[in-house]
Amino acid sequence: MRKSFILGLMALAALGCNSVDAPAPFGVVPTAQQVEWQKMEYNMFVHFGPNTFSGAEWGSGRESADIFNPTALDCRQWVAIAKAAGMKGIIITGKHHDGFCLWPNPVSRHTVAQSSWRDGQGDVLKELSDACREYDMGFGIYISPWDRHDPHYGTDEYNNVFVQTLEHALGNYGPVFEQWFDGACGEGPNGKVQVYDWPLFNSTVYKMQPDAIIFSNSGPGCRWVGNERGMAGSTCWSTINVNEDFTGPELSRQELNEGIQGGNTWAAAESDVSIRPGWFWRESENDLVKSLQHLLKIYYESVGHNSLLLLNVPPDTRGLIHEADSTRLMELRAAIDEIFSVDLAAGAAVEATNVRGGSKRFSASNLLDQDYDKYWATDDNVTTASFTVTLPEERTFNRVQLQEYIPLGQRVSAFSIEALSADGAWTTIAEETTIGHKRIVHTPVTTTTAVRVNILAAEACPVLNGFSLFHDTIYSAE
Ligand code: FUL
Repeated sequence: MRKSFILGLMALAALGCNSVDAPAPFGVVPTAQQVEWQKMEYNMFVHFGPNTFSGAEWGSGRESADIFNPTALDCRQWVAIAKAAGMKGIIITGKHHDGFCLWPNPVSRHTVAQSSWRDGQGDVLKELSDACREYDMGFGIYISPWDRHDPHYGTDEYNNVFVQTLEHALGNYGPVFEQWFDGACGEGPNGKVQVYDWPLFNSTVYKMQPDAIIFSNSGPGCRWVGNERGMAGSTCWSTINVNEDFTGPELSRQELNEGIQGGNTWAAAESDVSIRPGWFWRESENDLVKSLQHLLKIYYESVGHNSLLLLNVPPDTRGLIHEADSTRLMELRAAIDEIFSVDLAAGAAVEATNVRGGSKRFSASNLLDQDYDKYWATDDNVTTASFTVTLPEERTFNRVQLQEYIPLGQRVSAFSIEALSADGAWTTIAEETTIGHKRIVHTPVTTTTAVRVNILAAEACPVLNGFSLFHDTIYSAE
């Protein structure tokens, strides 16, 4: 008797929890590594090399190795600043277009080993990767395929040299979360242009670092956002269309910026931008570090537009991040903390017009839950639906943050947001297109007791795992 009662209870519990299946993934979906990468949201780019000392943006490749001579290099200082700034990883220019390698690359004669810096014993990749490990930060490497120094450049042999370069850089410094391939392809020292063997380069990266995200104009891991201003499109799909071997077709700037709805490859946008006018440090630009307002705009248009922000902070000739840059980074961190510290949707009740199978597991209250893997979903045949957030009391906000559960694909292509007016009518305060991993919508300053989000169109049943309200009183350049 007792046994069958318990069995019955178990059967009921199973029915309640598991009778409704989770939505099937829609279209192409990110790998587990791509999801983790997207969650990083904000990383540091570091341009450092001969140009730091010559003032050039693109070195000629004819610079003496001795020009690279930081007087007080301290990679721990960079990493400590990046961490305090709220960043999760650092990507360094191991080799820029001038061909100079910041590590003793055995297949190059143009590296730190040929310089008099630290008697040719220095290794910036080692110092930086050690510091990243110490601070639990991701370590990534930019290696320019374009090489204005290597005598093989412009011949088939160069592709082999480049592969060995990759093997060395990726094989000696522990885990690499991102391999950054610059798209620039110019002439080498002999006036020839190289035909890059991208399939070979990509397979080498995966052989050495199976979990790495590969950045290039067309993936495979993530894509360039199409500008160097740090601005992703307000429509921003994480999918693009590329050939199976990622060799093309060349995407337009608009396609890079906005992605392609229903594209055949997951390659989310990465927005790279420098905190200064140039990519490399220059004394003359110490007072041209971007303003807090400008950086907040960049943050909203990258992180808030379903993109990762890769902010370049170039060390100076000492080998240290200059005070002008670190001060600004801390101001930005303080502003972000202040804006996003109070979620004004906390304590609200949420109700949706449709909940998948009527199951608690997919209820709209998951939108307010901080658990990443809990989400609101609708029935398979439902691609338009609304949820209403009733606040515990009247609250004032001007930012609405929405998140899609991207492990199941990006789905929403149109949505609107309404607020309840004092007279009981609903007023539209925003109309937008995509959401993706994170969408921070700017609205007029709104005081209300209820907010409604209408999913107006979606590729498949909507699956959202986050809704928040914030009041930003710092950013003024609307
Ligand atoms: C470009 C390069 O030419 C710039 O020097 C810089 O490295 C930027 C991030 O990518 O393609």
